[in-house]
Amino acid sequence: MKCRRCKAPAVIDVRRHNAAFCQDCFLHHCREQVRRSVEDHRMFSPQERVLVAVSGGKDSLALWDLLRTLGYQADGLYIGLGIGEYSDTSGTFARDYAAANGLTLHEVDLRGEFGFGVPEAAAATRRAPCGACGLSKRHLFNSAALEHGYDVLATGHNLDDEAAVLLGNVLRWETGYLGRQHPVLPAAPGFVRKVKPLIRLGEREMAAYCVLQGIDYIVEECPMAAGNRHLGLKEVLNSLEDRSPGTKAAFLFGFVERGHERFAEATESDRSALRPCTSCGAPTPAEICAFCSLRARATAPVAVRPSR
Ligand code: Q46
Ligand code: ZN
Repeated sequence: MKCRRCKAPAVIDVRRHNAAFCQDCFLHHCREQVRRSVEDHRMFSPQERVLVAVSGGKDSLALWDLLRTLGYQADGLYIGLGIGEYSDTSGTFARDYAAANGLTLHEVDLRGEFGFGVPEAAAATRRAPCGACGLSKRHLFNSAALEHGYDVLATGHNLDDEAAVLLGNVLRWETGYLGRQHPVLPAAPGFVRKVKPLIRLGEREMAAYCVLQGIDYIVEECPMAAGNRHLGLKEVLNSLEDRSPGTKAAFLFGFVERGHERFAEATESDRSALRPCTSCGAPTPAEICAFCSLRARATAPVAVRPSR
């Protein structure tokens, strides 16, 4: 196997591109994919301040590294989700990367600042933890970006993540979610702009990027991921991709280019009907936002039944 760019011995193949790369050319390939996503979708300019949502995993650390290498002003935000040892370890990877590169990492601790972690939220809602976790992360990412005056929030969702979410949304015809699924979600009153610069890179490419670039990241999966339905959707997509490389990218990019706008209008009118949460001020269709009502449920004292 030879590198497509320089003909040196290759270290990785990318079947979707029908190409193999040596180490330097692979790192260049990753940078190019991110540069293209940022420029094609006008995610942000070099003058804007980007806040990267950093989990300590491969995608978010690679994203932070790639944006800095491309010359963007990118700081990090780590949210401690209170998931036992997993959260302790992932936080260490995020802090170590920031310290080794002299970067600013903001931190929010869910339990320390709001009195509950993801396990308590999951118990209170009696649903799979990822729902309460995702809701909390979206709320805290947005409020931290606004509080610290960032122009844009970048998340490490990659091609595999986005294709799996798209498949889930299509299977259930979740038109509201389809309207919001785009590499750029523009800013609105109370909402910072949100972007996904890794949509042109797959999970395997992100792991390879970290290894070749010498970035240490948490390899263990989140112990609360078991009920996450996207794992099954990823397996389905991987078997389609095995038979026909390029399927995932065609599915996702076809939607972004030709499908998304058909669903986007309904989303915009949804957003204009919001008002401030009476508890925290975040935009919400109800009196209290979903995060504040989750917090109320997760921190409510457990009722003890009197024994007979
Ligand atoms: S951290 Fe949270 Fe993920 Fe763990 S509980 Fe689910 S959503 S799997 S990215
Ligand atoms: Zn609120």
